[in-house]
Amino acid sequence: MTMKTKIYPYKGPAGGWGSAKSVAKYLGSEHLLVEGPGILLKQNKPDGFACVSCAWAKPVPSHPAEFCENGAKATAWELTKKRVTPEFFQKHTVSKLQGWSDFQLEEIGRLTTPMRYDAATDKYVAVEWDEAFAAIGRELAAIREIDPKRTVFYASGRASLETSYMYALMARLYGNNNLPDSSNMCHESTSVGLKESIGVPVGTVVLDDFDHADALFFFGQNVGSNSPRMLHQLKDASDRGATIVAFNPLRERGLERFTDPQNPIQMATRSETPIAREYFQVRPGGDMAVVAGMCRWLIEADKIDHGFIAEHTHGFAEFSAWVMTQDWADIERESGLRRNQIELAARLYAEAPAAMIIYGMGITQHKLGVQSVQMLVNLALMRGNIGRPGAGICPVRGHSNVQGQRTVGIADNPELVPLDLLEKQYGFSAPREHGLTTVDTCKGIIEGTVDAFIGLGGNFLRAVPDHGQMEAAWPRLRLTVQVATKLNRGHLFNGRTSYLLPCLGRIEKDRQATGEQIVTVEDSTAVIHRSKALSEPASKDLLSEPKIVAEIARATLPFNPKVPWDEWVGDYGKVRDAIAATYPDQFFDFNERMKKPEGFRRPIAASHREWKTKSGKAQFTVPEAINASFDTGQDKDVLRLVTLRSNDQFNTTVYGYDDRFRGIHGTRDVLLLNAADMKRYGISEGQEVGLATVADDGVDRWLGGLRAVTYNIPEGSCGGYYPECNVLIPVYQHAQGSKVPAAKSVPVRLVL
Ligand SMILES: Nc1nc2c(c(=O)[nH]1)N[C@H]1C(S)=C(S)[C@@H](COP(=O)(O)OP(=O)(O)OC[C@H]3O[C@@H](n4cnc5c(=O)[nH]c(N)nc54)[C@H](O)[C@@H]3O)O[C@H]1N2
Ligand SMILES: Nc1nc2c(c(=O)[nH]1)N[C@H]1C(S)=C(S)[C@@H](COP(=O)(O)OP(=O)(O)OC[C@H]3O[C@@H](n4cnc5c(=O)[nH]c(N)nc54)[C@H](O)[C@@H]3O)O[C@H]1N2
Ligand SMILES: [Mo]
Repeated sequence: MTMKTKIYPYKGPAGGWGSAKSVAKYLGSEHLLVEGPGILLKQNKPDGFACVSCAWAKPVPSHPAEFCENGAKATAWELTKKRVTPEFFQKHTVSKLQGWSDFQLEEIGRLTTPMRYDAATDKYVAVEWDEAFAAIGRELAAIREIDPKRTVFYASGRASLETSYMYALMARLYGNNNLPDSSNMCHESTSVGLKESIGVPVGTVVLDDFDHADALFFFGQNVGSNSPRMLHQLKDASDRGATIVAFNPLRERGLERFTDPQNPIQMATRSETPIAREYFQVRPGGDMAVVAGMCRWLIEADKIDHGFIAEHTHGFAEFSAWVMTQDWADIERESGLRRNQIELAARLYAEAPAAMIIYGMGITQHKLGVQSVQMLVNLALMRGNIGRPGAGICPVRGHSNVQGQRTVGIADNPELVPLDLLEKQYGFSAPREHGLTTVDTCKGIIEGTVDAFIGLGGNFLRAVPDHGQMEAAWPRLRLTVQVATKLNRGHLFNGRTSYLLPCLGRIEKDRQATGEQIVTVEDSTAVIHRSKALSEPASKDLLSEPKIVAEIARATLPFNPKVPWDEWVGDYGKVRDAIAATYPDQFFDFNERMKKPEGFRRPIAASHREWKTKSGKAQFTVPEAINASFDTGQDKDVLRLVTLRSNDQFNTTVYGYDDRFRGIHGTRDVLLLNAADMKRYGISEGQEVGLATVADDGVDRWLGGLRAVTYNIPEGSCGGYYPECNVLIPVYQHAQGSKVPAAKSVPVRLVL
């Protein structure tokens, strides 16, 4: 980067003029200043399209402009006028492109033409769609003959419910449940933890609850960057006098204060709404200790809801006995907070008639990520804060349809899928064995037990841990197929046969036999919405995702008269009918109900205190420790590395080098360190440092060239950006029970 590097504290609020300027800048850089603003007004509207950024709920009636700075960036990024043509690939070998940054690769624009990797010239060359499908089908069928379990069907969380249903069915007809999706690196700790504790794998709140909550407790979720539309609900709650409390190792601006860019008065007067009343800088991995302390105070002060606990829960006696044996010295050490801070948090929690618990990756991406989720449930159950207005547990999902993909069958865990019904519907015998998760897939690729990888979107190779080992192993694959909108680093590592297939994005008009198609997605609150595209496709050669899935399936699988791939592609309404037949309780009258402007909510039993757990009650659980991280003893030279998202990225998509809220400009190669640690190691501001992972498997994991920045982060922790730091994460360091890579406390040593 030639851009000048600047690091200085950001004094502004989240939102506000900084956000307005940033939106204009992105529309300009993607040459969308003329049509961009009109398109943005349709974002997240009943007659418009569902934003391709995050999965936060869409209110009806909506705000005049129901988009945020980062949603606008995502839209501009997808609708860019820039194109990547076959001529581009003629000019650049794939090895050469490996030297480009994530930002440069995506910034060159939209993919336009199906491409095959030609190993002899080390270049991508244009192919006809038919030729690509025939070759992919041949390879997949040959591998299926050997062992269908050697193929993996990955999905990033964007593809619609319709595409996802077809994709999952294709994998099962092929003969496996190897259906990891991005959720396996994300909220799988939620899906496992909540299911066990409250009987549903998803959150229990709806948007209305924000109007009734007296307190909102945030654990490890960065609302200002990652779900900025939620700032509207938080601002309203704050204006109403609700108490907001945040736990986060970093002081994230969106949790501190907000100026609503859509509020002319707030903008003109430059006034701000304070968000969190109390902000506790917990140590990474220290949330279970916090909750243990809060629960201890609640029990001792007798602020628990005895009636609810007796009627609705199971396991309280064991849990409270465990809580009472946790001593304050341990709680303070592991949480990094003082007893009086934790007691204050507990008091604020107890004073709220209805409280909501909101969380994100700071909870799920730890060794004890599942148990951390369950500790938050324990906290909610203490005061009956589930299943009544203004209360509930709220995991904030990532990708715009990641929750929905699981709902319609993209799941490595076959227990989540009505296999018996599918068998009847399609006349086949469904695979019953547990499929590969993301981590299993990585291990399988390293060990050579996986032959083929199909990627429905995403940037798998860049999003997963252990880049060094993964990039080395990837070319040993027999077949790799990537369905994508933009070029990314994952496309630059190819199996022996390899295709890059460009598809329509969700904002682009998708015309099939019966006309323009509509698709559906599910948000974080389990509400299903329709999404209507409005922009012309980036290239006439693009196919829709359902079409690509159907063609791969037809080229691979023996003919099955019960699976009408062509009819489905011609009319997505028929896919919705099929979904309704497989999931009648949730999707009955799907085609009718999706017409409602507000969409419809799937039934979530725990939201009305029906507990579909083993005990038939909401379950208190006792964790095995109060530190969620990998225990590295008391060695002071081992730091916990938190991998972070900047305000200028969407996962591996890097929009630019401005992490405005954190005051970091022009670079992503930084290491955030506490002042005391800087001093202890004699590091000067801006000095180049490296990190080495603490692991005992004999693999060297190292990252250099990071500039040290003094930052307000707890002593003994440090922060760096994802995906650059993923090279440091050992693939086997993942959450127990969910296999989510432990990206929020990687044990590292400084290399000076
Ligand atoms: N603009 C934008 N929006 C996005 C995304 C994006 O990359 N960019 N990604 C999307 C996706 S897929 C997802 S999953 C979500 C992710 O959204 P978030 O869940 O917010 O994920 P992160 O930004 O990775 O981390 C969240 C916060 O956890 C804090 N944290 C780290 N460790 C701990 C800990 O041990 N305890 C506590 N209490 N906090 C901790 C970090 O400081 C950070 O503020 O956002 C989605 N939305
Ligand atoms: N260290 C560390 N690692 C992490 C995380 C972390 O916090 N720290 N977070 C994890 C999380 S929460 C997640 S969700 C994963 C994300 O993992 P992925 O979902 O695999 O990655 P993305 O970066 O979202 O994928 C971006 C690519 O998707 C493609 N794409 C965009 N839109 C479309 C579309 O409409 N259709 C198709 N077919 N392709 C499209 C584009 O080619 C783009 O390059 O990363 C995980 N990895
Ligand atoms: Mo995610």
